[in-house]
Amino acid sequence: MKPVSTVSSVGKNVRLRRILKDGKAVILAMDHGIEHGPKDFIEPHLDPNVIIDKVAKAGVDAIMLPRGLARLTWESWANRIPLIVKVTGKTSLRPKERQYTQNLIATVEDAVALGAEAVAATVYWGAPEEEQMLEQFTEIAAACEVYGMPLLNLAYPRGPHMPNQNDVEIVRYAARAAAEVGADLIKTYWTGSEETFREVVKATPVPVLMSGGAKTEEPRQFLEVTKQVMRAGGKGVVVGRNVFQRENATEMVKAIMKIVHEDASVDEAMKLLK
Ligand code: FBP
Repeated sequence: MKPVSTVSSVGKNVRLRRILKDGKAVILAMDHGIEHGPKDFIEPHLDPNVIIDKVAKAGVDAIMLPRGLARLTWESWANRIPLIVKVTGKTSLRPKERQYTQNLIATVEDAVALGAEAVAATVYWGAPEEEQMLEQFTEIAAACEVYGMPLLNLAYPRGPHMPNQNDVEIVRYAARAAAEVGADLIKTYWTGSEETFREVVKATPVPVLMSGGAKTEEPRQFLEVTKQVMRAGGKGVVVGRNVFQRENATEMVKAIMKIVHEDASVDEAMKLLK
């Protein structure tokens, strides 16, 4: 029997194809102004329009922004980069013990109103406040079904009792759980090796992208991790600091794209940074 497409599933697929044109993607994450504060941005990139323009020139596949930033920068990304609206967030100003949760900071309707191609929401899997984030995620997923809006889960295992959030067993559990609650795409932690990341990819039927992490000392180190992610079956990276904390952000995105989309070697990609 031919599978029946619902109107909503068509909408999700149409939007997903605008982001993952060849099934893979390099996405710029820029929600750090709320999550970490302005200290995360080097001087020329404190103006979000500057960095958006730089990554647009590199042809980045999508950009993930909170609602307010998307509104303020729309002339920089519109018709140039597909938008993903991050609908949950928190600040690092909170007391440490209250940092294991994410609050709703936008709705799926806001994302529709902004012309977005997807929404993103974090769950700190295993956190004491997982219950609240799960209910929140379920409501977001339900709204995404109504609007045909793809949903990216920032699947971050985290909690005061969790000594190693990059442990493969914990990361693959989070990646699997994300799929089980309705994520269409997953952004999760690097587990330290190609072999272990392959276990993460295998554990979930949903495309897995690696979450960038803190800026590596040398660009090459980040490119090497990206190469291993792709070899492990990952579908790309969602990267923030490793791009916007470097002056040559355009070239850095081009180098990452070369590995993700053209299966280039790290040496080949490095030539774009020379
Ligand atoms: P990076 O590539 O800079 O790590 O960005 C990915 C990201 O998930 C952001 O979307 C988010 O603001 C930040 O990392 C979360 O950082 P933390 O691990 O400190 O919560």
